[in-house]
Amino acid sequence: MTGAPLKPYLDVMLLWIAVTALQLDTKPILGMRPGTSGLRKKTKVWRDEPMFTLNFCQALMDGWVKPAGVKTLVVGGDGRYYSLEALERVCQVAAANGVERLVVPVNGVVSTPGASALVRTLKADGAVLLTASHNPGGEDGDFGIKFNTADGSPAREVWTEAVYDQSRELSSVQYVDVPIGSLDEPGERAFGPASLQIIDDISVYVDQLKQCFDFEALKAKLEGKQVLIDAMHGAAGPAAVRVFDELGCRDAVMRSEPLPDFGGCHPDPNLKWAHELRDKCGIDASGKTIDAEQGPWLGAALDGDGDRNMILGKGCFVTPSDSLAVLCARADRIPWFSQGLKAVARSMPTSRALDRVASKLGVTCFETPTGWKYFGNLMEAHSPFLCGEESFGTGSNHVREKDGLWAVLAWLSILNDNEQISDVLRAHWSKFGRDLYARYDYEAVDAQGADAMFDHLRGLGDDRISEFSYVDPVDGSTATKQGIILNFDDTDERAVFRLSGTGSQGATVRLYLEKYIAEPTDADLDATPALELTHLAKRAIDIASLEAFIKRQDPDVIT
Ligand code: VG1
Ligand code: CO
Repeated sequence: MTGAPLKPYLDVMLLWIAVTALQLDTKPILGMRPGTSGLRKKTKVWRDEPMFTLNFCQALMDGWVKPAGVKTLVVGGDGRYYSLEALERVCQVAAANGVERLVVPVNGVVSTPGASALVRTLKADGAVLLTASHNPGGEDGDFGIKFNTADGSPAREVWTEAVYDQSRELSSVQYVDVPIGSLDEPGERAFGPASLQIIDDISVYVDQLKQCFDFEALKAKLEGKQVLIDAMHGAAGPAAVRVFDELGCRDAVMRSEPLPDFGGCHPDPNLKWAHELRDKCGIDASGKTIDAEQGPWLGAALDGDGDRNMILGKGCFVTPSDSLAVLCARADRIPWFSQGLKAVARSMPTSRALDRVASKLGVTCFETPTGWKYFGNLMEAHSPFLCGEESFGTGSNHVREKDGLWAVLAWLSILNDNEQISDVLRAHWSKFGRDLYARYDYEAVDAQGADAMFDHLRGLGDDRISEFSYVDPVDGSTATKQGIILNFDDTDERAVFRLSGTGSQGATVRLYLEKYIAEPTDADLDATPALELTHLAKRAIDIASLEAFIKRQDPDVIT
């Protein structure tokens, strides 16, 4: 027998090795409970702790992919450091655990709303997203993995808890030993026993936005006007460039290229971290106007995974709570809402400015716990739907994630040609009253001290204090301990304490401050909320004995 006839057998053998699932023994790793939006840890934990990433991938399979019957899975992320390695792991484990079709955006980069649009448009069974959102990236920063279900919504708690439970029982990981290869061109190829489709995700997402807005009208409106978008080197940059090129605003996007370390910036679109844009808009770090004539007609910053937005005008900062209320008041100018809004919602710590508009319009307003996953069921039941969070999140039922670029286009849609953003706000407050609003964040504090502070508040027996819990009106699921509210009816003020669920170190305490002024004077219209609310902050801090429990005098960030 010659050697030649053996070749076909060898090929089959090689193929067999490549497609056969391999198994690695492992042990459970503690600390894999997903928080407000996925599991976030220091990048070095994911990268260097042996089996950390593989274990979490397998827990995703055992807790969600297999029981939910996921066959088509979108896998992508915000492009931060370690994303491609993690993407390869997710695909390798998914292909060995029954996923038949992997859909990956070109270069593996997709914004969070873009991924939600992909899941919905392709009718995929879900997505695994490699992102820690607005947390800093890079080798010394954070990395994270979250997952979305077949409706494109962030996984609800039943699923995240199931994944967590599995992470505590793992004994092995199944994977295929196939390299992910190049992702820079759309196309389809085999990936072990699964197929791998690389897709032009931006087209899918931009088409989705075109269903929400009138691009022709926006283009006409924008002629001769300046718009400046700070994409913070995050995932939404390329889509933002495509949209604003179409709208005739070339060079509207700064820091548009997604970078693994976000160009060294902290991709959190607030007044502290988007300071370059803030300076260009004539505002200081507290939100105070420095120059009312300075800046573009509309300025906006987006976060690392493109779901957050900060809206600015000339010398003017729009708090996210006000942004939501204004969009609600002028919803009829947004084509997506042309049938009228069925309902609106805000997370509990978001200011009640939205409620005042909703009640005037006769639209139902829901109050949910913090985190976009709580909006999913409401959107399904009441569309068209508008919702948002104080943490720079705004969106609608066009996808199931908050959407930074959507919010920018929504603002451009509601503005009159000859109107400045500051005028819109003043008119809104004159009509509905003004909710002064600010948030203090105390980051990476001692977790035990923080827990003790919450216990102290619960134990005070003060009837101004209550704790927020929620029953989902659609599926009856419950969420408890979602923030402690201090209601000061004597002064129309409210403070809320809440523990963050997105940090990667110790605990982060958030203090949300709000004061309602029903009939604002000129001075009230000019007021800078962060500066007006220091007395309220002090009142809440004293009641909580915050300084004694968490050993901090000043917050790390005020937004
Ligand atoms: C924060 C915000 C919350 C938001 C979440 C995810 O959560 O407060 O409103 O939904 O981040 O946003 P926490 O638990 O840290 O307060 V993003 O842009 O990270 O997906
Ligand atoms: Co985000």
